[in-house]
Amino acid sequence: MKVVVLSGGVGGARFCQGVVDAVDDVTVVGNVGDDVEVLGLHVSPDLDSILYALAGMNDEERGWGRAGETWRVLETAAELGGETWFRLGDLDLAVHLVRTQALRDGATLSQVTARLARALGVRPTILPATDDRLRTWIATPAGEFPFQEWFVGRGHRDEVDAVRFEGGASATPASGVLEAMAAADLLLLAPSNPYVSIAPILAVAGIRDALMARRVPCVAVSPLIGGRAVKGPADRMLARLAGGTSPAHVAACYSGLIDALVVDESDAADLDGLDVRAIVTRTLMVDADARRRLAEAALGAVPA
Ligand code: FO1
Repeated sequence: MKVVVLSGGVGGARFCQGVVDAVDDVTVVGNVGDDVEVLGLHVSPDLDSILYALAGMNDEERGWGRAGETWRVLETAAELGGETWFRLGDLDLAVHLVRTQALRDGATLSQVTARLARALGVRPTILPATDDRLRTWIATPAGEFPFQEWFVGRGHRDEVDAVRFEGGASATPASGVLEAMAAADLLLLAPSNPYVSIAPILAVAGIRDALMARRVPCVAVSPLIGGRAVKGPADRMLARLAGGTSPAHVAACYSGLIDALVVDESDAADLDGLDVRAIVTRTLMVDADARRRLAEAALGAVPA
């Protein structure tokens, strides 16, 4: 079976591990709206979360970055008065250095990502949603901020009034994205924040159009458990921007784009207004078995 997963954030990356454990042919399309320039380096946090998770190198506890990380460069940069609000570990820095140099030499983000995946021994295809510049901006009562300034710099403390994707209107899908979607037997939206992880991918019109025109099932996995986010601001954003945190509110973020929503058992009593099929299972990805079981529940949407 060929599967394409649209993924952002740490939950998305963990889900991708489960999908890759369950099926052979997986293409992951990653969010790039979170990308940020730090200390002169191009950082692609969501692509890196996917790379590290699929390489088995991710820090399970922290969620982002690499296991066994050290911080000597960051500490030294701090002593020199360099910017340290966005923490780049010593091992992680190597990826940003290699990526930044390749981009400056004229490579596309998808070419660099493929090169990094090969070097890290990652077999599934990982594609950025677009090779064009696309950046997420968050409008709050305190002003509008680039995504990472709001998320990391301000600890996502501000309520969100709106989300905007700079460059979204003109961005085209990265090479290989539409081909993978056209060849897929199943399209999956990972249990990622709908507003800041999946929406930037869908802001690329070619990707949204391909989802609208799909001839195979598309299944989203809700990032909420009992109406609450496992981590991060998804529940607060849904409450404020969609008017609630039920499965119907999550599905409304993907109106016309999905055929089923995977929801946690703790939300099974709250399916009022849900206009797509519910697949009820345990969605907390505590370990590799749980990740694989969740992926298999979503894969069950394809008739055998
Ligand atoms: N998240 C934080 O909360 N604080 C950080 O300092 C931080 C640094 C960082 C460096 C590289 C990287 O790949 C991810 C990093 N993240 C950090 C996570 C990142 O901000 C978020 O997980 C995603 O952008 C949300 O999807």
